[in-house]
Amino acid sequence: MTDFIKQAAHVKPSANQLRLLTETPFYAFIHFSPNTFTGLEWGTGDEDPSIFNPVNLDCDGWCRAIKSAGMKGAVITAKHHDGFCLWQTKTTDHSMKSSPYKDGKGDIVGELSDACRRHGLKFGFYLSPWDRNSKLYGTDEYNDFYKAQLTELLTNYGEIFHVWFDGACGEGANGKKQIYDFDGYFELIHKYQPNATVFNDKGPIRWCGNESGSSRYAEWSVVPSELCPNCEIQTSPGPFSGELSFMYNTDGNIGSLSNIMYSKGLVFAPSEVDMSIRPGWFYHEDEEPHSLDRLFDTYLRSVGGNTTFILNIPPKPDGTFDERDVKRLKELGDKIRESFSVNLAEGKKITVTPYCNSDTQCTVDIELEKEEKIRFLEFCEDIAEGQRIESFTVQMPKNGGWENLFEGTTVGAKRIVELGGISADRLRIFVTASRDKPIFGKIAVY
Ligand code: FUL
Repeated sequence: MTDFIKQAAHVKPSANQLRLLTETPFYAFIHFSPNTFTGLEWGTGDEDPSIFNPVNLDCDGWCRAIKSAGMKGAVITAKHHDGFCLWQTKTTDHSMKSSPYKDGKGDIVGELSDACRRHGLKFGFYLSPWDRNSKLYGTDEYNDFYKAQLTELLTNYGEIFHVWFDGACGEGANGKKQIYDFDGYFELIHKYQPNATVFNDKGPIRWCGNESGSSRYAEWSVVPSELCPNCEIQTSPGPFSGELSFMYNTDGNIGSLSNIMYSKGLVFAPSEVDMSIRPGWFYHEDEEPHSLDRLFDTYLRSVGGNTTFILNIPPKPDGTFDERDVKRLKELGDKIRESFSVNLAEGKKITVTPYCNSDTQCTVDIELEKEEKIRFLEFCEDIAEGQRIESFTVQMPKNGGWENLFEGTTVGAKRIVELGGISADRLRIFVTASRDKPIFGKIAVY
């Protein structure tokens, strides 16, 4: 058992997962399709392409708004479930070719990828496997058709940082369901865009399990291999292996000891929190953006809770972002910048001491030298080496002893703890359980 726990502590991210977690943890989603013009969330697939005409399309404006929130990339729905393609594809006429926009010569994927590069943002796309328009859907030929679409997107638009495979698998126009050839899709990505991360229900970047921006009490990136068949298994089976034949990505407990003991093996598959700035994924004029508090809180719990965060902003039918969303994005970016600008622990003494000679418990003392008002403690594990910390307590000195301010679980790529403006000249992180000796990355106080 102890060996197995040690092994779990050494399951490591791929270079692509590591890059996403540490360099690009916050990025934008853009849902744009005929739904934008019909008011639907799931198009039927028989929409007339002539309705898609974003006369004022402003991808530079999108990029400016995305950057103002501090996001580092953008992922657009190149095709949603309605099957309409936002690029010049050779695979179907249900696409920009049949739209009045730029007389059928428009290419939204191209316009956005160019704008992203001009603004220093990374670019990615969503290509819905579920296609309610294609007559081929539900047959083997559909997989070839889908792979041809994927190849066009992977080869004609420069570097792709993230490919988003929606797990939805409904019926097509002919009432048939499709068996998706995910292995074949993944192969194409590895061939043409080896540096891209892939979001799929079950990893390598996996769905957090809801669309409301919630993350778990404990977010583990090291999870049972049953959860991510597309990830590389890095351990031998758990001590009670075979008991766990499958897992749901919506389960509340993923990756804890009581869960991984039953696994056939372990893989590294971090979770991505996905949420829209408004109730719908597509634009609906009567909807308002979520409050700044809700968005900031989601940021703290996702980027600051060992997951990545993809935040959707739906363009309006004319191809611009709604002013209300632009304002909210800027407010969010300002709040993030203002909250994490002055690191009070910069250049200060930080001492890590094993607790009672234990390898897996330790204290981290942060001496601020003078009393400071503290809103956040931010700290990381060196996630390149794996995820280890199971639980910790944040403390401050009181009456010659220590007062507990916060009790937490996982840390991983980043943990942000809200401390509500307490005054202290010293903080202590007491790591109460870890799967192996903790290795810390940046430790900061704001
Ligand atoms: C879901 C889709 O059905 C929604 O329309 C949206 O695209 C969301 C991000 O994923 O599975």
